[in-house]
Amino acid sequence: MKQQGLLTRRSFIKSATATAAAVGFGGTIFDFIFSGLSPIGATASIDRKVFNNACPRNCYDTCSIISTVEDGVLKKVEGNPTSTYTRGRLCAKGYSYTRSVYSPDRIKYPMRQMGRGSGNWQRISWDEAYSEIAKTILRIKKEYGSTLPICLNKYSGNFDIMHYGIEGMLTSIGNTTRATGTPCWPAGIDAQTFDFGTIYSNDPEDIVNSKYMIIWGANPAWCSLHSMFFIKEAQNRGCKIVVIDPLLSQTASKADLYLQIKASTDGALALGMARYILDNSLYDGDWLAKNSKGAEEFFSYLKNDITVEWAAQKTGIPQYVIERLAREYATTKPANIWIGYGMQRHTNGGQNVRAIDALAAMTGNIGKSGGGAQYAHLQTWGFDYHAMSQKKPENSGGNGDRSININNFGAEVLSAKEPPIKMLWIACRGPMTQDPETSVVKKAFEAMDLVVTADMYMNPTVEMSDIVLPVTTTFETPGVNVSYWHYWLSLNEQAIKPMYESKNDVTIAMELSAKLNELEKGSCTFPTSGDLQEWVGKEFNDGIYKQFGINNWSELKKGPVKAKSGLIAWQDSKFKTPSGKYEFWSEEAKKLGHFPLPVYVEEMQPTDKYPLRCISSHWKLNIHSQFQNLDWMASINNEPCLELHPSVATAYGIKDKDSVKMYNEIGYIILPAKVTETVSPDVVAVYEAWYKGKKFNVNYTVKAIPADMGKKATGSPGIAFHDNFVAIQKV
Ligand SMILES: Nc1nc2c(c(=O)[nH]1)N[C@H]1C(S)=C(S)[C@@H](COP(=O)(O)OP(=O)(O)OC[C@H]3O[C@@H](n4cnc5c(=O)[nH]c(N)nc54)[C@H](O)[C@@H]3O)O[C@H]1N2
Ligand SMILES: Nc1nc2c(c(=O)[nH]1)N[C@H]1C(S)=C(S)[C@@H](COP(=O)(O)OP(=O)(O)OC[C@H]3O[C@@H](n4cnc5c(=O)[nH]c(N)nc54)[C@H](O)[C@@H]3O)O[C@H]1N2
Ligand SMILES: [Mo]
Repeated sequence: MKQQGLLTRRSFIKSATATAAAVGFGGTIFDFIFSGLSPIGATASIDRKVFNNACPRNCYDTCSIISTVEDGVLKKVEGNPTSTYTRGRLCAKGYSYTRSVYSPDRIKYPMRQMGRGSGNWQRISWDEAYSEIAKTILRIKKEYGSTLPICLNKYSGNFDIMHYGIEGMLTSIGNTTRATGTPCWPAGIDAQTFDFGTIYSNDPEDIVNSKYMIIWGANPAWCSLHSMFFIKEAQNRGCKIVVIDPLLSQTASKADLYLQIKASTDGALALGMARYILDNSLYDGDWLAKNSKGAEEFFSYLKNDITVEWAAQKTGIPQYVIERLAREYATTKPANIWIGYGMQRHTNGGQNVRAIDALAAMTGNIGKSGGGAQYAHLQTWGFDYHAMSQKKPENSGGNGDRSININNFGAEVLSAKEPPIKMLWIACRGPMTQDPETSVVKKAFEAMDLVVTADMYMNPTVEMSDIVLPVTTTFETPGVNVSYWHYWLSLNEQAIKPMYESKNDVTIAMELSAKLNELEKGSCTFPTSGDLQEWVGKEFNDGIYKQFGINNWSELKKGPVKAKSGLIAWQDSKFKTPSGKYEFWSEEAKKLGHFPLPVYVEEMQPTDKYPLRCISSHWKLNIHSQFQNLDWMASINNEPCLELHPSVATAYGIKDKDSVKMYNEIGYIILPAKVTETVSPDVVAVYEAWYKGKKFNVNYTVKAIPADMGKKATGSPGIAFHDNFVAIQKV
């Protein structure tokens, strides 16, 4: 219906424009509609065009955007109403695109820095940049017998499918070193892989059918804004919303029940609930008998090792509350749990996710509309990855690519041997602000022969590079986007010309390939020319067409489309585990050194020296190092702060806005205090972000402590960002 609505609106605009022209109206129908003037009164002649775009950031919401361009200038962005997920709205970050594209801080042309970190930048031509880079690549290859000393760190700045061409470019020069894994969600992915066989979650629009919903270590009010509509709608229909988080987040403020849990003890809560459900026979025996493996072993573990009293003592949540929560959850059907990425950024995070999955399974909430153990899905990502899939040149040298852990990037770059790492290619990535142990990351950058960063803005990572290559924004280039949360597919049309001398990363790959081949024929297999529009088309296949009910990708020019099937996860109960069942007992987990059952693994404890846990989760006005740097955002908020509980503030003699030093063995930061009851007394909160012109970066204090899981599905373990213990003092 909505889709037809938009089609109608578009054809109305087209015919009305023709009519307006016929009556001598110089503008388009938008002037006519929006100005309220009669056609006769209008004079301006503006070339106004409307495009389909998509927000390509690493965000649950991956919004479908309609952009309005006047005389080649991006004037307006709005959420595309065709998408019943985006629902015509964007977040504050999305609405700021009309500024970020034209920000005076954009990098305008390629530049070379005379001395890393010196700020002494010199404008160079693209040809000079390509020559210098290509010569270094060829020299390294000659010196080391392979391109392994060249390391790519690319991750989440832009998740458009075409941007996997960056990986393709590195493949096309030979075997290289790759920062492998992800900081987002690996522990939880492995956990769900052991339990279900893979990650797969219901369409978030289905949340409205839930009667009971636990949002467990996720903060959608900031991190998945559009999901809040469905949560609120469920609540309006009588669904009880429970939020479990050590911080009283904005999401928690909307809940019917908020539980301030001790961080990293979520497994204890889930297992305590499970024990209560077992004792009171509130589990779904039929579902378990038909669909699961190892329920008996799990139940005997619960009986022998778990009590609700123990769970209460571990989590700090009173026993009667746990019992009530367990009873309500098990008896109100369908019940949904949203398992957030925040709660698995711990040394026992994967194990805790398994315990929560077990709750959903034992109550028969899997495979149901309104139910589920919602984490994420990759159901709509079956593209061809044409841009990514490149051949290696002949005689590449070495035995395939070498992986280093993206979650311990600095240390692993420095310790790589035979051959060492000598050159970094950084794209869609800000290791200097986003990775743990910033001072180690800095040393790694300092140890390089050449650091090339492709980016849009001057930021701390670019500042540590030798060459910066200006890239286009999403409005300046075509592409295609899907989400790891909702089920929509959006085309991204080029709406405006590339600003200044900026280029798409794939164009950069083609032109660098041309230069490499000019200097040494056959040294790079990446195509040396090509039309980006055509490249977009090459990402599609029949599987995608069938899934989305389209015949050709060009149909997406009419607007985004939603997957036609598979919207309720595991509806057929055909799990992807070795047994084909839901596995409480996972031999695969055991094989990889984990407990086969979702047992409790002790959480990390503070020390006398570093008694407070610093949670550094995600911030509403940025996505990591993006957006908060804009002047528009700075005008709303230009100061990071350290949130601490009034009792902690009193104990340390700290008042609101006092300067506080937060430190541990690896570093320190100094921030103004924000005294607030929203944080628990054993925790301080500092949101991770990059503020332009501020010397702040929480990752100076964050150690690269691995999470328990992640290696199976993503190649590297996750990272326990929130097991960061610190001391504070007033300065
Ligand atoms: N505005 C905005 N949106 C974003 C992002 C962003 O940076 N800004 N980032 C995007 C990306 S890359 C990701 S990975 C996702 C992240 O999405 P989320 O998982 O929603 O976000 P986080 O901020 O990592 O963590 C969510 C909550 O987990 C809580 N938490 C931490 N430790 C524990 C624990 O031990 N137990 C429990 N129960 N809760 C805990 C934190 O206090 C926080 O409130 O969001 C995406 N969306
Ligand atoms: N302390 C702490 N640190 C964290 C986290 C935490 O919870 N706590 N969360 C972690 C998580 S979950 C994540 S996902 C990471 C995110 O960290 P990153 O993957 O580094 O993501 P961003 O900071 O969003 O983007 C990196 C850069 O990509 C650039 N970029 C955007 N689009 C393009 C493009 O088209 N081409 C190129 N070449 N560049 C582009 C942006 O300008 C930006 O400078 O941070 C992690 N860091
Ligand atoms: Mo992430």
